[in-house]
Amino acid sequence: MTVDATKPYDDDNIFAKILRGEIPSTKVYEDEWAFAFEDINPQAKLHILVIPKANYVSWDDFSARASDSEIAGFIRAVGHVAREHDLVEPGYRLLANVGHYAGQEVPHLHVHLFGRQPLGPMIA
Ligand code: DGP
Repeated sequence: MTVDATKPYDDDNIFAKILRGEIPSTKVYEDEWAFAFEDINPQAKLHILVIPKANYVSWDDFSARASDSEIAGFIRAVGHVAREHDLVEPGYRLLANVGHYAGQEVPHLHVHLFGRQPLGPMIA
């Protein structure tokens, strides 16, 4: 089922449980602002999800409510993960689905990071 991105945050969503350590994940990075882990159903040779530590339903929620420090910290963390994995050259893709039309399935903001292969015009 896809996410209504206008709904309040649900503390029981799967990424909240991953952040609390209640269900396992393959962590690739963590700092004050962000947590990054491998996607359970990879759509590319490298498929990482980067999520903020604080509770935001979607990119829309995050961009509206997060502090400048949270936004800067999160965006820097995404860039750090890409550099740490040597992705800058030949390149990588970032994607954040918001709501029904985009097919967002988990109601905690996540940025998909795809790499290690040519990605074509889009990954749907
Ligand atoms: P989206 O459609 O943008 O909401 O993408 C959700 C992604 O989350 C999808 O690529 C699969 C991934 N995912 C769902 N459940 C889990 C889980 O329990 N663990 C991990 N590592 N990834 C998950």
